[in-house]
Amino acid sequence: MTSPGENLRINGDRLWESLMEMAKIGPGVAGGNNRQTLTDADKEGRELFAKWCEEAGLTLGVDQMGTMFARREGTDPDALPVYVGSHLDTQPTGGKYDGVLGVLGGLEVIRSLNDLGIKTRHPIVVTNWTNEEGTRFAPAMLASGVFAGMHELDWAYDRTDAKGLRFGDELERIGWRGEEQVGARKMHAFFELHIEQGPILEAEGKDIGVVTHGQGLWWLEVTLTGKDAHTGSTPMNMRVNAGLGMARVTEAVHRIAMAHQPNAVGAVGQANVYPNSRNVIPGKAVFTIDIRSPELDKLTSMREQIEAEAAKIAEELGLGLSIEPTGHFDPVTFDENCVKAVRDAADRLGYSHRNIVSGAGHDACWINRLYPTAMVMCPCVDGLSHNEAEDISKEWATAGADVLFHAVVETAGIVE
Ligand code: HGY
Ligand code: MN
Ligand code: MN
Repeated sequence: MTSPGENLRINGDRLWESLMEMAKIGPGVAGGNNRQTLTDADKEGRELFAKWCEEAGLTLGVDQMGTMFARREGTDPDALPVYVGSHLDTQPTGGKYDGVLGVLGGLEVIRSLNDLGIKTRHPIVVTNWTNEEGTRFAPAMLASGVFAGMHELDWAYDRTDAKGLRFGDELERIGWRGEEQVGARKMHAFFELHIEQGPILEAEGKDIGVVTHGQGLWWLEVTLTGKDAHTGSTPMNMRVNAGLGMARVTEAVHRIAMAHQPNAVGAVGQANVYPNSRNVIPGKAVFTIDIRSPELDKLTSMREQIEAEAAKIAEELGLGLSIEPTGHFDPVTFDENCVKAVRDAADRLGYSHRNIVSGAGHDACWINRLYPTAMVMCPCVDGLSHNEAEDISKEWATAGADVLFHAVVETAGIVE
């Protein structure tokens, strides 16, 4: 296949302008974004992306999970498209680049092909996956999970947020429930550009992360039930304190993750105690454990040890215990040929690079189960993400999108 010449590059200024434009939608309180899935801000972001796709001459399709597919025709209409994309939804205290760089980087590939008048054999489809973050509606990567056959559509529609609103109703409300059957689209390959969300690339002075693998993950929702009682007049030996149980399980998660080093992580990020009153001993605690490792045996061992220790803690404190998995995928190995296309592109373009394992989950992790998939990563400042201070440089964004451009165009096949 003809490779794009090393001088073929995307327009970094235009990419950066689009990133800054999108960042104005669903602003956070500290310079980042709060554009949570299926909110009015998400609706507004989708409309802006759709406008840009139309301006780029793309044909937009939307499936029953609201995922957006913007297609540029190839010379061979029967050839399966090369898909490229990520997600526009953010965390409540999210950054401007997590997910967004991958969607707008994909759009920049199209814009650059249009500028250069390049035709490809395979069509190219830029994709915005619904609800990658899983923060408002668990689990993460929900739409790509339905697409990959990991979740049923109706189960996804019944997911509820903290206010009890249903995913399916909210998707209807913002007017982005499409008609396409989820998963009906077939792919030649899928590429995702994403910020690293970790410190390695910046620390090593590398421009590009060639993502060979992705960590496996468990989200375990724990419910501890004790007894509401007065924090003042209840003797210590008569308390059935769900909040104390949550604290002990949280500490155990950290200790068990540390006992599985290297390459294991664990934390509790979402926690609620009830009735959450200053002078009431919590009779109930509901919290989610997030554990990950690139090694399946470590992931399994951590889950087993945490569940055993949670049972012991509950028994010692006289608490009821339930543990419900609310998110899971095994460690991922990305497609060798697609990974090579990314590595060769970085070499051709003269960007420094290193192989890297993705610490975060991505839509690519699910799509990799169906079609040849790979990811391109760029550094982020101090490795910080899921924080409004998330930051990257225009140079890093441009390098990542250049590599994405070359990998996608080479895979789609340039037609002279
Ligand atoms: O949780 C994750 O790894 C992703 O950011 N949704
Ligand atoms: Mn992301
Ligand atoms: Mn994220």
